[in-house]
Amino acid sequence: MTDDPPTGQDNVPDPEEVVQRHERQLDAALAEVEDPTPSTDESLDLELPGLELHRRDFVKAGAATGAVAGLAGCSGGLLGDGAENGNDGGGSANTDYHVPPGEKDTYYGFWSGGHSGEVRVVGVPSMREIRRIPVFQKEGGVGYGHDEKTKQVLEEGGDVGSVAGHEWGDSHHPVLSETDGDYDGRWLFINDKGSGRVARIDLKYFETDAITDIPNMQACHGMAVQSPDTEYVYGVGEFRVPIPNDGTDYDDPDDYWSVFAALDPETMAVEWQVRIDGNLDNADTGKDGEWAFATGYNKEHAVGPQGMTHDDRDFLKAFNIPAIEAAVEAGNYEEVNGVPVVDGRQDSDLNRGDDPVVKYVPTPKSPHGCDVEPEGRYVTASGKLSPTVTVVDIEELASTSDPAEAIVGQPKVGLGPLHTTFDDRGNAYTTLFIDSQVAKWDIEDAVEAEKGSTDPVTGKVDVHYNPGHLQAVESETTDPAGDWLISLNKLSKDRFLSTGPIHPDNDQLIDISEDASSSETGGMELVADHPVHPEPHDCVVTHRDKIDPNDVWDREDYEGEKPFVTQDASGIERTGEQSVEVQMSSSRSQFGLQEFTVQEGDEVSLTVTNVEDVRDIIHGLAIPQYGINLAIAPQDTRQVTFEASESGVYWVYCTFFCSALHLEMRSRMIVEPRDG
Ligand code: K7E
Ligand code: CUA
Repeated sequence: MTDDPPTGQDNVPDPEEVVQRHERQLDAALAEVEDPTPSTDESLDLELPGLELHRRDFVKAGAATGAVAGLAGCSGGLLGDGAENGNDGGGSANTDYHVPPGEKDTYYGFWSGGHSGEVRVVGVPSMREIRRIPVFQKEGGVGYGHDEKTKQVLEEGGDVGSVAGHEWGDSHHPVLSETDGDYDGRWLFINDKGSGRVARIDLKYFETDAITDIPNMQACHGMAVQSPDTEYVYGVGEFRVPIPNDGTDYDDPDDYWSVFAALDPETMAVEWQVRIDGNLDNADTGKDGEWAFATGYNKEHAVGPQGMTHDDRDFLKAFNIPAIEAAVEAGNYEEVNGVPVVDGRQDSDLNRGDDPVVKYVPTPKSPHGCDVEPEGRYVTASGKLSPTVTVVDIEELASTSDPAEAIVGQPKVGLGPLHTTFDDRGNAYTTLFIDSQVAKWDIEDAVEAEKGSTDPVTGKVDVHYNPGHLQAVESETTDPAGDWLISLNKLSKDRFLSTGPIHPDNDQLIDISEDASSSETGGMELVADHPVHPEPHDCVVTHRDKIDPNDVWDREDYEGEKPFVTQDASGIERTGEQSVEVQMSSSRSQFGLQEFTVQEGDEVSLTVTNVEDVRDIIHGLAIPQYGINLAIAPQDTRQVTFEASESGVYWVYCTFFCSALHLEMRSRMIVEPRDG
């Protein structure tokens, strides 16, 4: 790879001078701290128990960018305004969530974007949003859905525009592929609750490379990959619908279906489905490849909230993967819309013998979150409408004929428990939607204690407000990191400057590195607020060492599918009476063709290669009047076809500010009137 170019970047300040300037700023700031009387700045009038300020600390805290501002900016973290946050802290000074300019985060976080249909990449602990990855709909910034390849990804995921739900998506649960119970950095999968879809993001390029529209499913809500190795990706159907849903038999809710679907992660094809009673909600898998779990509500088969919450019980469903595979193998299924559907309803023949395909574990009504702890011993179902979390022993569940017997704990954690996550020290953390808190509890204590006991709860911290998911770092692996936790709060109310009636959500960062049984929070310390665009539901966080993206494209990855067009190879060729192929390179600061001429009515196939191999030099190619908007990363080729329907002159321009001559980087498309 060549070095970064001088173009537009040779205006770098002399490092010596920068250091001297910082030293001067530092001296001024230290003088003020040593003698606070002349200061009018409240934030400098600090009481910092046990914290001595040294020059070194200033430098460490990034004070070099302006010591006074740096200190003020850090005071929230240094002081941790305990009273207001309802957080009496664990006594630790949590400064290391501040990632100074030029330094990188320790963790990659992948956030779902809810009905924005995207995935966001967030650095943890700084909580800086690094990029957005469009998934379920077109996006201009990176030209997603504008070039042939990504258009095809969207089209394969359903006829765009033919069904209203396919014009956008509702992404909830990002999950990372795993090998040996650890994130392997290959793929990220994400569900679409708006439709029955699952998408895959290739983490070599951070681009969506496949979407599957799952048959027989109207809302894919829960999402999980088989652990310890991602042999299956599970999409979990929430809404029950008639199958086929063509209007023939629409008013018998007892005959509506929801299914649990298994996809092959490589081909993204649906391998099999299991039809169940009630619906499904959230999902997770055991750590030995044998079990998958999903919570659910509405065992009543109702169509309104009253009916859905009529009974006191619902079920956690446990899917016996080898038994399901055996049923498929033996032909014990009904093929519906090309997919083998195994009958996993309670009264199914396949659930009668010793090795049922689905076990129904009775829980208090409408459990929501479904989370397996790192050792793979227990699966938890968070109560939602019950103040408890139900703890199920997976081994016991496998051997018992009465699934209720496998419930080994039911701690009372607080009001509205939605989701649970884990550290590496045997602690579980559960969001309390109604109480606006995160409760920390000890898993083994919960198994020891009486059901309904509050004793296993070791602390609670206030969050702002109404948390949905929460996620501790590397929590879905067999070896979580146990240092940070993020609470994804639905409401922010008064936490930020008002932006009118639509408020952001609030993702809060909580330090969980210490257990402090004497403190009200159990050692949890809330350290940062982070406003987010609607509406993340969940996130997954991995150590940065497990993700290894490319800086430029590998040409081999598209060889045979698309050409690599050099400047010399740039040209135009007529391929038919009304069709032309235009091929050109792009580089700083020119397109391979200064101009090209086509005939009115021609179908123009345009192929553009970015021949640069310098990272972060991206070129765009836009012909706004024809809706063309390509983004071409170094060494990549993108294609688009359109009809040059109206004669005239059209400027073709580069959309990424790539060099000092970026504005001049243009080509000219001339559309000649068709003669005769
Ligand atoms: Cu609780 Cu879709 Cu996981 Cu939202 S779900 S919060
Ligand atoms: Cu290329 Cu701007």
